Amino acid sequence: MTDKQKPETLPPELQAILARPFKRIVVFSGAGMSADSGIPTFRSGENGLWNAYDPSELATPNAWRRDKETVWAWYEWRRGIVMAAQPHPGHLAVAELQRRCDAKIITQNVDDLHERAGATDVLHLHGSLFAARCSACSKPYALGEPPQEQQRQITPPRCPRCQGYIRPGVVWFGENLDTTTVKLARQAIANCDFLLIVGTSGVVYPAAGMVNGAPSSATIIEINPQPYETSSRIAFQWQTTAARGLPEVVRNILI
Ligand code: BV8
Ligand code: ZN
Repeated sequence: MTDKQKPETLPPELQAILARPFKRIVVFSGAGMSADSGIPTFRSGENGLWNAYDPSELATPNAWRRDKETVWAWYEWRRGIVMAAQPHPGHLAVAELQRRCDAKIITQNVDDLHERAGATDVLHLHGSLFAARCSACSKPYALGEPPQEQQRQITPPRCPRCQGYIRPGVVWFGENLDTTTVKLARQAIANCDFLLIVGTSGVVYPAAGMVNGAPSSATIIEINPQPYETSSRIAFQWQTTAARGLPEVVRNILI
């Protein structure tokens, strides 16, 4: 376990909050949840070959229309990074929380690290790198191995059914989120008594606005090394990382 992943000691004030008997727990994660697994976040940190590109430029239908090869290469590069990464102790702790307390997991992330840590029924508000589909007939497409080395341009594969281009299974800026996923996420948050927000800058809507749908009686905690104001109703903001903070939070909930 690296230093980055050594559990942090829980602040006493947070310890007291976590002693409450929560029954309906929701975890809401953003890109910071995967940062400790080496996945670059959207708005901070290094991302190699792609420094020259702005993710919110590439993650759009216009970029796809204009330059499919660059967009497809970017997603295949990201898929390769995720496949080479490992879930960290924070992912494992969240999966344990779901197993033990039936916690609902909502994520803005398009990686599969929650699932590879053992979580199930994860609500992916922004889709998944592993759910490619035909851009014309929406037929799901099973992706093979990602490219071995980073490439600037890769021609997307074609749909075996209609020859349309295969597109990433993510929600681009300017695209609507899946209505069923949004409905289930909103229901879980509206019904929760404990909402744990991990690693999000709270700038992307409608996802960011969903956390305000928690009932006024719910306890809201945030784990983020930066003091973001994601919701005015946060009971405690723990400025630490997902890998270091989550194991302690979950251990105290499960006591
Ligand atoms: C929509 C998938 C209706 C793709 C993503 C103009 C035109 C059209 C729409 C808009 C517009 N203006 C505004 C909008 C709405 C737009 C939006 O919100 N834009 C923002 C940028 C202002 N939203 C949309 O377009 C959405 N659709 O509105 O549909 C519509 C339809 C048509 C026309 C109008 C409206 C769709 C949004 C979905 C975009 N897709 N991802 C892909 O991945 O390539 S969003 C992308 O951002 C990722 O999913 C990411 O998860 C998400 C949110 O970012 P964060 O998760 O918060 O990540 P970020 O990097 O920002 O922050 C990381 C955080 O982690 C930081 O706080 C950091 O401190 C913390 N951290 C760092 N290290 C750690 C850590 N925390 C813990 N531990 C650590 N170690
Ligand atoms: Zn097709």
